[in-house]
Amino acid sequence: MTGVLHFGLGAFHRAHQAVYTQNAGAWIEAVSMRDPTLADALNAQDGFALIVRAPEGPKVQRITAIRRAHALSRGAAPIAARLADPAITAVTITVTEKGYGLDRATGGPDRSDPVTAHDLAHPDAPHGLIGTLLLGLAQRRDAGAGPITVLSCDNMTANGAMLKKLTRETAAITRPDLLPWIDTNVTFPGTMVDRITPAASDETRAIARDATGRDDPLAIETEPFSQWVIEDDFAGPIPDWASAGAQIVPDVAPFEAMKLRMLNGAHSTLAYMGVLSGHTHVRDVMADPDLRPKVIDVMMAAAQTLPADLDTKGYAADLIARFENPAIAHRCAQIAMDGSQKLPQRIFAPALDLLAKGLAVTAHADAAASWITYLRGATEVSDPLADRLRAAVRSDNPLGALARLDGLGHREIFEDPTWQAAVTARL
Ligand code: CS2
Repeated sequence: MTGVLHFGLGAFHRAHQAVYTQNAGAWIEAVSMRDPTLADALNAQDGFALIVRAPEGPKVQRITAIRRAHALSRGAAPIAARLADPAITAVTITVTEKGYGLDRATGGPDRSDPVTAHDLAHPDAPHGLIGTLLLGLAQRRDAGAGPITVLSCDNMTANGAMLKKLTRETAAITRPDLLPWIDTNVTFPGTMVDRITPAASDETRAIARDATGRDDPLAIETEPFSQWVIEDDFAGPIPDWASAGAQIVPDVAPFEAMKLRMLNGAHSTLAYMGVLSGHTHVRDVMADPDLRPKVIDVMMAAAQTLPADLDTKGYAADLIARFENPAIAHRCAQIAMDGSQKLPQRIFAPALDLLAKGLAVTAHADAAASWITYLRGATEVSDPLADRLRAAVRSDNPLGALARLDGLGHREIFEDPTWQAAVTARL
C-alpha cells in the first residue's frame, strides 16, 4: 500500500485529498505547518467526522486515512526523514497561496519572506515548505528510496510548473548537487482541486455530536461536490486516486483556468461585495438582487477568456447552485483574506485577457474596486502584503501605487488606461 506525505493540515485537505486517498485504500502522514496542537489532537483520536452538507440534510463520514500527524514547528528533521521511506511515493501540498514563499516577479524564492530567507540560510534546519521538501528529497536520494511525485493542490496558475521552478531555483542556491537527482526522479504534476469547505463552527461540532453520539473537536464540514483533476505525469506508483474519482488528464490547464476564473473569481468578487454590503455568508450575497447579477457577470466575462469547447454555461449554472446551497455557511470574510495572493490569478489575469481581446472589463473592474474599497475601510486586513496594500489604497493615486506594489502579481494591469478608467468609475 502506498503512502503520501502531505503538507498543510487545514480543513480543505481533510475534506478533499484525505477522502480520495482513503477511498483509494492508501494512507497519509500529514504535516501541520503552523499549529502543533492540531497535530497532537489528530494523533490523540481515531480520525475525524466529515460532515457533507447537502441541501436535503447532512451525511457524516469518518475519515481515518491520516494515520499520523507531524508539527513542522517542532522541527523539520522527523518530517524530512519520512521521505527516505520508499513506502511514501507521493507528496501532496495545501499550504495556501502565501505558503510557498514564491517571488511572483521571478518565480524563484522570495527573500523578503522571513521563513524563506531563514531556509535559504539554514537549509538543514528549515521552517518552511520548500526547505523541508528539499531536506527530505536529499535524504530520499541518499537512502535510494526511489522516485517521487510532488503535487501542489493550491489554487494557483500552473501550480505544478510553479512548484517545480521554485523547488529547482531554491535547490540551485542551497543544494546544487541535488538538482540532477530531482530532474530524473521527481515530477510535479499540475492539479485542479475543488471542494467548498467553510471553516468549522459550533454548528459543525453539534451535527457531529448528534450523528455520532460523541464530541469531536476536529469535525469539519464540506459540500457534496468534489473534483480533483491531475496531470498525467507520475514519477512512479501513486495511490489509485482515479479509482476514487480523480480525473487523470494530459493537460490540466483548461480545467484550472475555468475553476480559478469562474469559481474563485466569482468567490472573491462576492466576498468583497458581501462584506461591504453587510452580508455574512456567500449564500446571502447570492440572495441579494443587486449583487447576484454582478457575481454572474464576473463568471460569464471570465468564460469569454476560456477555450471555446468548454461548457462554461453549464459550469456557471452548477456554481450558482453550489453558492446558493442553504446548508453551507461559507463566510465572505474567510474568502476575503489574502486578496493580494488570490486576485492576480482570479481577477487580474482574466481581465488582462479581456483587455487583449478588446472585450469589456466592467465586471472585473467592479470586483477590483470592491477589493480596494474593502481595503480602505477594513480595520484589520489579513494579507501578507497588508501594510503595503493599505498604504497604497489610501494614497492620492491608489491605482498608480498598486501598479508599483512589490509582490503583487499581474500588477501591470493597473497601468492599462482602460482598466484604470473602469476601476476609477466604479470607485
Ligand atoms: C475560496 C476557495 O477561500 C477562498 O478563497 O475561493 O477556498 C474555494 O472555496 C475553493 O477553491 C473551492 O474549491
